[in-house]
This record gives sequence, structure tokens and C-alpha cells, in this order.
Amino acid sequence: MSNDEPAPELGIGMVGYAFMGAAHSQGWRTAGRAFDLPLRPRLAAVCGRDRGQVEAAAARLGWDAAETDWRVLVARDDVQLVDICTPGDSHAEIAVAALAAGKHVLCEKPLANTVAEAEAMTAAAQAAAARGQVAMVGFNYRRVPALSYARQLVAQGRLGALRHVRLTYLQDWLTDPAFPLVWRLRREHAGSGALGDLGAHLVDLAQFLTGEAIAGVSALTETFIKERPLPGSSSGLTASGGTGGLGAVTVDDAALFQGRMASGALASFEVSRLAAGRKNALSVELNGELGSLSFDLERLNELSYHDHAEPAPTAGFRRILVTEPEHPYLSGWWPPGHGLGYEHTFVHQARDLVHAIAAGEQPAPSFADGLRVQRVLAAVEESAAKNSAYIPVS
Ligand code: SOE
Repeated sequence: MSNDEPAPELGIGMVGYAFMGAAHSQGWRTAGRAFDLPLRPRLAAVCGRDRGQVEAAAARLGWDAAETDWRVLVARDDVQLVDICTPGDSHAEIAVAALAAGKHVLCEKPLANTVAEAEAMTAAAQAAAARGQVAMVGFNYRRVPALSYARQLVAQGRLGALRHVRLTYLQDWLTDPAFPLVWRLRREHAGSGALGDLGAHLVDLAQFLTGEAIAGVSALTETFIKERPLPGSSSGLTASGGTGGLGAVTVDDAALFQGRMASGALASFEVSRLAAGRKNALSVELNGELGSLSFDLERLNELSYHDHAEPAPTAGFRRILVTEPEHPYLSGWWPPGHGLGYEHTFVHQARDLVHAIAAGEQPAPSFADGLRVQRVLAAVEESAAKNSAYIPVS
């Protein structure tokens, strides 16, 4: 290809267009503008069940066409990658069919609602890899530059052996008992509650940042508000037109779990969607023999670093602004010091996936990584059901 020739197209077909669909659309639209990509993402078609709504979403989010049947979307010749942004109960069926049809797949987190589904998806992804296809899970927080940089520092040995890994993810959108029974509160659609929605991110981040597996867990989960108003219609975080009745909440509102990393470091996790005043508060702290790192998603351009070798009078956490061209992903953006936000994680996710496809390499996090997270989530639920018994993760 000469330098003047445009990069070949990569046709994207996306299923679902609510919050995550909008975030992924932003990623696909922007990745090729911020970064020099070997393939040009084309937003070929978006799919949803309601014709009027999916056409409106296509126009709003920048998709060339709209489909109402995901099987038709998967079969389209101009779709090479299927992006799954639906509730967890349809991930396995769509992903397995898309892989069988020869498509690359990006699937929103958590990979599935059960370990069995995640195993089937991982087997399908491994068979497809032999045919040159790739499959990735959308754990977007790996692509926050400060967290990506934190992983580099850990891998360089800057913290030495890890002792403690501490992660929390707190939101408050379910604090009001009048908040309706949206699909995220029903096990048959969401698999679990705060655990799968927020805890999946933490489990993935703990394993990503340390490069180690979680070896076992002991857990408590709680559903504080056991019934909620039935909505007329809902789409994840919003609902309208209630019927007046109440329905049972069949997932957890909050979960606490602790465990061991493979190296022996202790890990603790806390997730809730009833933490009044906390909006999207994801925090990470890693303590090692040589120092510590600390991160807060509400200040996502910053990473705090403590070097324990520094002399006591001036030692302490210092704030690194992760906004410089030397930091992960930053060279594609603004002049030094001009920060990024939540949406950029989806642009970075699209960028990394396009590079992997062009290079014929499997991207991370793979479906096998997603399966590992799923096994930890299952162990948390098993532990909670057995009075916090310690459950090893296979
Ligand atoms: C809702 O709790 C939610 O949108 C999660 O589903 C996302 O994964 C998280 O990034 C933000 O909060």
C-alpha cells in the first residue's frame, strides 16, 4: 500500500445502542481520527429490536444502516467485526454465531452471565483464532492511561513484591427504593448485580495490574432493597411508564470479597450501587515492598506514587499527571497536560483491537481472560451462599 492510499476498511456491526452502544460508537467513530490506524473502522450497521428506535439510534450515533435481527447483521458482507453491547443474557448466542460466521468479535463485559456460557464462548474464540479471527472483552478501564501506566510500573518492578491489592467501585443510582426494576436488577438478564456490573471490572483490573490470577475468595453479598416498581419499558439505567406493581430484585445490590493473588498478596474488593454520593467511584491501591500506587477514576488523569526508598522527611505519595506524550495512548491526543475522560477509554479500546486485527494477533483481554473473571464472580457467589467460606478459583 502506498502512503497515499487510504487504509482498507473494517466494517463494524454493533448489536445494542443504549449506554454502552453509544460509548462504543464514540470509540469506533473517533479512533481513526486520533490515531493512525492500519484499518479504517466503518460503522456499517447497528441492530436493535424496534425499527423506529434503531433507525433513530443509527442517525444519532453515526451508523450507515439499521437492522432489527442480529442474525441478519452478523450475515452482512460489509460486517467483519461484530460488537456486542446487549445485556449479558444474549452475549453467548451472538458471539458464538458471529465467530462461526467468520467475524471478529468485541463483547461488552462481563463476558457472560454464567461460567458455562463463558466456557462455550472461549472455546468458540479459540477455534476461530485458528482461522485468523480475534475476540476481545470490553474491559475498558484497562485503557485509562493512568491504569495502563500503573501496570507498566508494576511490571518494571517499581513496587517490588506486592503485599496488598485494594479495589473499590461505588455508585449510588439504586439508592432510591423507587428506582424501577430495570434489566440490570434481574438475574435472568444480568447474571448478577453490582458484582457482575462493577465487580467484573475490579477483578479484571486486579489481574491486569498485577499480572497475577486471583487464587481464591471469601465473600459477602447483600440485596438491601428486595422489591422495586415494575417499569413499563427500560433500557439499563433508565425506565419509563411504570405499571404500579412491584417485582422482586433477583441480584445483589452490593458485594464485599477478599482473596489472595497467586503470589500470596492479599486482595480486597468492595462494590455497591447504593453508596449514596458515589457516582462512578472506582479506586485502586497497590502496596508493594518498595512502594505504592493509588488511583481514583474521579481523577482519572492522575496516578499517585510513593517510592518507599525516599528519605522520610520528604517521602510520601506524589501526584503524577498521566497526560504526557510518553504515557500510554497520550501521543494521539492533545498537547502535554491536556487531560482525557471516560469516553477516551472506548477510543483506545477500538484502537487496540484494530491494531490486533491488522497484525493477526489475539488482543487482550481475550475471552479466556473474560472466563477467568467469570470464574472469580462464580466463586464469590458460591462463597456468599456458604457463609463466606474460602472458595479456590480453578
Ligand atoms: C452501570 O453501573 C455502569 O454503566 C457499568 O455497567 C459500566 O460497566 C461502568 O463502566 C459504569 O457503570
